[in-house]
Amino acid sequence: MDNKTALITGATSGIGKATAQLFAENGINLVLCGRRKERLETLQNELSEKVKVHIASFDVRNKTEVFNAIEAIPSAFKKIDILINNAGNAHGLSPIDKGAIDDWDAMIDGNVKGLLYVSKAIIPGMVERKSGHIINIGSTAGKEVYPGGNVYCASKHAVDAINQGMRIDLHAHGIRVGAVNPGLVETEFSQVRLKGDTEKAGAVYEGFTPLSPQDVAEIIHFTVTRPPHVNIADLIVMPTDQASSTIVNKNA
Ligand code: NDP
Ligand code: 8X3
Repeated sequence: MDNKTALITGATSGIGKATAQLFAENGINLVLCGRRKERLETLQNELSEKVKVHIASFDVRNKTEVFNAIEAIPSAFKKIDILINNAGNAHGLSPIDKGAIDDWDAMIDGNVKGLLYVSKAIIPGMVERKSGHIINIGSTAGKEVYPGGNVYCASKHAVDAINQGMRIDLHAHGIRVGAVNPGLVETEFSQVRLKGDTEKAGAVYEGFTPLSPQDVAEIIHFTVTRPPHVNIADLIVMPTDQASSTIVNKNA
């Protein structure tokens, strides 16, 4: 039987990178995406010992780049069995009255419109083959709203709605759609959100044990390896020390 092929967006860091590494260990061929080409090349070198790896460097906010890059995927990788819609970030943590419009654009354009562009480019092949599995990486921020979360939470609530809508529209085509919604995961996420303030970013994960990107990757891998009749539709995972976006048992 042919190995499956997965396309992972946001594979240069954090959850996406850990998922790529775990998929490779388990024989899943990879199309790895992200803007930082050097990181993609390094990961390709690392994982090519285990599986076939194609890399595609594009900004998910740019629909021309998205469609060109996906169109240019070599034929050996063209049959995408698994799509991991993971690329995304928070930008800023300001109250709504002080929020920067550029940050709002980055979050809505990347987390919402970017996910839609990539999906639009991949879904027709899945519909044609009457099979496929899409995992949308949402967040606890898509289930609740917290101070300063405003537009990031809105973008992840949109992912929650898109996940439901995709499942409604695609299940009749034999395509599985589900979301994995993590709480606090220690990645480059807070570095990006806090614009490189390493001290503040590090403090987000101090005093408790956050999820690691590998923890989330294991859940994603479990989800995509269920038998064909099983679809994990919506899954929330938090650190044991976290009860909600605002309740974290720090320095217990
Ligand atoms: P990282 O910052 O470590 O990784 C983000 C990834 O997304 C990078 O590979 C980055 O690649 C890619 N990315 C971001 N913007 C774009 C863009 N415009 N075009 C293409 N790629 C982009 O963070 P995480 O691993 O934590 O984040 C991954 C996903 O998990 C995000 O959707 C995030 O919202 C979600 N999440 C994170 C949580 C956390 O606590 N860390 C909790 C819940 C959900 P590059 O910069 O090279 O383009
Ligand atoms: C990332 C988790 O709590 O920073 O989506 O929004 S949180």
